[in-house]
Amino acid sequence: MTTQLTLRQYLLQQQAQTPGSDNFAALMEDISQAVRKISYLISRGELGGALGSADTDNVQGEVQKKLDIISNEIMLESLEWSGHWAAIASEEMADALPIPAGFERGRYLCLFDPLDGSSNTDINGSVGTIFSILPAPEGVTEIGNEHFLQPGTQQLAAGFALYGPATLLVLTIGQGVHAFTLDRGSGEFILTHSHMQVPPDTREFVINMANRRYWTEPMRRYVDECMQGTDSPRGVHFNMRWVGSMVADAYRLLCQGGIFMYPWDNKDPGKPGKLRLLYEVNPMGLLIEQAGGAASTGTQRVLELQPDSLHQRAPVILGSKNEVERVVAYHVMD
Ligand code: P6P
Repeated sequence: MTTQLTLRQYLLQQQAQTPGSDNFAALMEDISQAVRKISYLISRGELGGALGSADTDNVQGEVQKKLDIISNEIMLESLEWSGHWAAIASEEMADALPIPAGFERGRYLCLFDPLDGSSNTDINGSVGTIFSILPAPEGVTEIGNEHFLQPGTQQLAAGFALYGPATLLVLTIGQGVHAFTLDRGSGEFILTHSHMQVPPDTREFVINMANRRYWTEPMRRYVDECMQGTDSPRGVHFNMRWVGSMVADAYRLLCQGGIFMYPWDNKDPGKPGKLRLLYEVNPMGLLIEQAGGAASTGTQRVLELQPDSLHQRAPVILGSKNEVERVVAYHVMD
């Protein structure tokens, strides 16, 4: 009988091999418990009574889906009382939430987008939860937004849940990228993909073409060459994908390569890109780098960006290393 390693067993095994390492088994119990609940709710579709708009806006000025709010509440319920965290930050909350005084505090900060790609919920599309784990500052009693403003290189762990036909938990604790599939019968997350690797080359680009007129010239040059196929200096045909849900597009990169781009655009000069640095770009950047890919703003490594606000946005080009390096080269030449 094949022994199926569960998420908890994998993390305890890693902990045993690296004494003094962080207690990821306990941290991921909190997150995986929330993921199970969100997965079940989403799988019920209309029957769960949670589809549609909440008719409220979040701090980003985006209209919230009911599931955005409920998923955020499920994440908070799982993390607030476990004693593992010092504070929590979410796309759906204007400010970080310190664990209330009188409750046991841990030495970790958790940041998340509780339901990424939620515009897909009403069309039964794939969505996900993205999370990042940072060290809490030592000797600080009142944790504030400023304590979350750490470069992506400081992340202790990062991952995402993908609520697709199967529910997956994709995770790195700095020892490569591994994916766990939810066994709905047992409720266990089973290790199904070990040491995922992003192929260095690809013939698949992933972008929202409707924004082409807002891009810089180097971005237009790269994408136009992909579109021109064998007539371009590249001399090869490319295919295009865009799910509108970063977790789904990112998982494809981990499975078969590709280059995902949400670049800087001048659609809204106040926003250097659409995706949020701390709880979308950085966790995805760490995962892709841990899987042998690259993650750039177009001019620098995203993980080295020094954040200056909790919900700041960043341009991102990530995936197959050789393609990301080509996009960066076009920016350097510009
Ligand atoms: P657009 C979802 O809102 C998200 O944050 C990512 O998951 C996704 O890749 C992107 O935005 C989609 O953006 O402009 O195509 O709707």
